[in-house]
Amino acid sequence: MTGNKVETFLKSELKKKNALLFVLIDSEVSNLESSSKLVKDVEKIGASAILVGGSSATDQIEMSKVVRGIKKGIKIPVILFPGNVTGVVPDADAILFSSLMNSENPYFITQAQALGAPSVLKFGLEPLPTAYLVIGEGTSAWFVGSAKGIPFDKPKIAAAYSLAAQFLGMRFVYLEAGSGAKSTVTPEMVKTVRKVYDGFLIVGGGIRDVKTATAIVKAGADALVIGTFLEKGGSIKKLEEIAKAIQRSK
Ligand code: 1GP
Repeated sequence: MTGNKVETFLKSELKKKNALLFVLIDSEVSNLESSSKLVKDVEKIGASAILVGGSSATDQIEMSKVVRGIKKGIKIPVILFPGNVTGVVPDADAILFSSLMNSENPYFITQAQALGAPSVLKFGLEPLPTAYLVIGEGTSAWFVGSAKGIPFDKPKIAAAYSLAAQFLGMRFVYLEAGSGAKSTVTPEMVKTVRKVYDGFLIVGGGIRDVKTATAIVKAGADALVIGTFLEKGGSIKKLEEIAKAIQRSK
């Protein structure tokens, strides 16, 4: 896909469904064989995109294999979710071109982006300009990204960052509690961000049941990212229940 096809696709999905499900594949955890089958099942139950990456996925060769392999079997877009420049690989449709805005290390705010941008262009990846905000502490994303985690009970801080992201022209905000997080981003925080942020709002980290997913979507999320639930053997049937619930629950 070239131009802004993926962004247009996601927006058209959002007209049909109240909220979208994105499934995260960590190429470091899942091998190609299991991932290829998984993404087909995930597409069948109505997921709108596959994200590949994560803060600890650093093996570019493996990631590249996984991206190429899974793309063959599905129509929904494959979107890179890089934790570093090593997360930029060919053959995906798009990339969450993210700035970890609340990092204490400028490398994760602008430098990795500068180092990765030429490859994004070379590989023809559609950049989705994303403010990546790490909420809470103690997760890999928080540690690796040197994030000054926004406290779960400070929704106004998340809203201020999201508003800044909007003023900076970022069309996506990702509120990240971290992979396998014990607590998810609160509906209160999502609601507070939603009030000021007009763009595409992604929420992820620790989501594994219908009740939590529904509450986050009702608060205003446009897409939920789920990864660990499947990595830990969660069933496709249960994921389908989550997908169905969020697609109709706004
Ligand atoms: C992590 O937000 C994603 O970067 C997904 O989180 O793995 O906890 O589902 P989980």
